[in-house]
Amino acid sequence: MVDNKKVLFSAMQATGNLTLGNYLGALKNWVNLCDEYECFYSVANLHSITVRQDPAAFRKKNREILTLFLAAGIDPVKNCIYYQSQVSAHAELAWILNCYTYMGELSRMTQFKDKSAKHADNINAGLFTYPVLMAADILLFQADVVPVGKDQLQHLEITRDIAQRFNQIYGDVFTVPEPYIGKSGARIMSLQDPEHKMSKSDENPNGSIYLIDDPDTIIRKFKRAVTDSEGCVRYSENQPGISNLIDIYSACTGKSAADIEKEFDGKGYGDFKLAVGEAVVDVLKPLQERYADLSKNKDYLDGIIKENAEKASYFANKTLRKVQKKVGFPEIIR
Ligand code: ATP
Ligand code: LTN
Repeated sequence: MVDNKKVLFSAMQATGNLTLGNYLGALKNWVNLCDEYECFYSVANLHSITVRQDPAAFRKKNREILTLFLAAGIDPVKNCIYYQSQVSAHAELAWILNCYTYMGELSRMTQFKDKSAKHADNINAGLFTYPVLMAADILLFQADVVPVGKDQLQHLEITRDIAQRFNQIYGDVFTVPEPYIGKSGARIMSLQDPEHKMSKSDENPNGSIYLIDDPDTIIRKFKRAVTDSEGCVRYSENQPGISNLIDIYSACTGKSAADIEKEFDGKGYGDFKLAVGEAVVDVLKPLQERYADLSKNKDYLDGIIKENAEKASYFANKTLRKVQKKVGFPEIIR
C-alpha cells in the first residue's frame, strides 16, 4: 500500500518497436489505472540484454520506449515511469532471490525453452534467470497486482512461489502479487498471419503496425492485410483476418462488431481495410504528435527521467534494505 492505494507494477522490454497490439492491449489501459492504484511502469532494459544489443541503437530504443509511454498519455506525476537500469535495487534483489530459486523450476519456463531454441548460439545464464529478475521487479515494489499478457503468467506464478518461499523463512517480507485482469483489451493479431499475435519481435514488419509508423505506411499495411475468402465483413472463426480487422476497428472507434458488420454490409474488403487504416491513423495521430513534441524537449524529458528514477529508487530501496536485514547482511552505517 502507498497512500492507501494498492500498488500496481508492470514493465515492457526495451527491444523492438512498440506495436498497435502493445498500445491497445496494454499502454492505453495503463493510462487510467493510477486513479485506483499507485502505478510503477518500468522500461525493462536489464531484461533486454539477455539478447545481444547494439549499444547505440539500444540507448535510442530505451528513450523511445519511455517517450512512447508518456506520449500514450501516462502521466509522469501520477505514475512512476523509469528505466530499470537506473534503479540498482533490481539487480541487487535479483541476486538474493537467485539463491532462493531452484534450477528445476527455472528449467520448466516455456519462455526460456522458446528463447533458447531461437538464440541457440547465445543461451546465457541471464536468459535462464530472467524470471528471477522479473520477480525482483515486482516484489521490490510490494506490488499487489501486475497486468501482463498470457505468455507472462508463468513468470508471475514463479514470482508468487519465490515470494511465498521467502516469506515462509523470514516472515511477511513480500506482498504476494496477483495478475491484474482488467476489462478485456483486444488481443490484436498479425496483419500477415492472423493466427499469431501482433508482436514487436515479429521479423515481418508488414504484420505489425508500429506506433511510430507514418500514415501512408499504416494505410499500406492495412491494404496488404491478409483477409479471408467469404468476401463479406463478418465476425467469424472461419475469418480470422477479417475478425482481427473488426477487433481493431472496434477498439479504435468504440463501435460494436454488430454495428461494424452493418456499416460494411454489401461493401468489399477494400473499403473496409481502408476504413480500418484510417481509424488507426486517427487514433495514433495525437500520440505521434505528442511523441514528436516530447522528443524535441530534451530538458523536460531528462527531468522526468531523473525524478521518476529517484522515486522508484526510494520505494525499491525500502524493500531491499528490509530483505538485506532479514538475510543477515550487516547494516549500512550512515
Ligand atoms: P515480444 O515480441 O518482445 O515478446 P510483444 O510485442 O509480444 O513483445 P510484450 O513486451 O510481451 O509484447 O508485451 C507487453 C504488453 O503488451 C503486455 O501487457 C501484452 O499483453 C501486451 N501485448 C503485446 N502484444 C499484444 C497484442 N498483439 N495484443 C494485445 N496486447 C498485446
Ligand atoms: N517479461 C515481460 C516484461 C517484464 C515485466 C516485468 C512485466 C519485465 N519485468 C515485471 C511485468 C512485471 C515481457 O516480456 N513482457
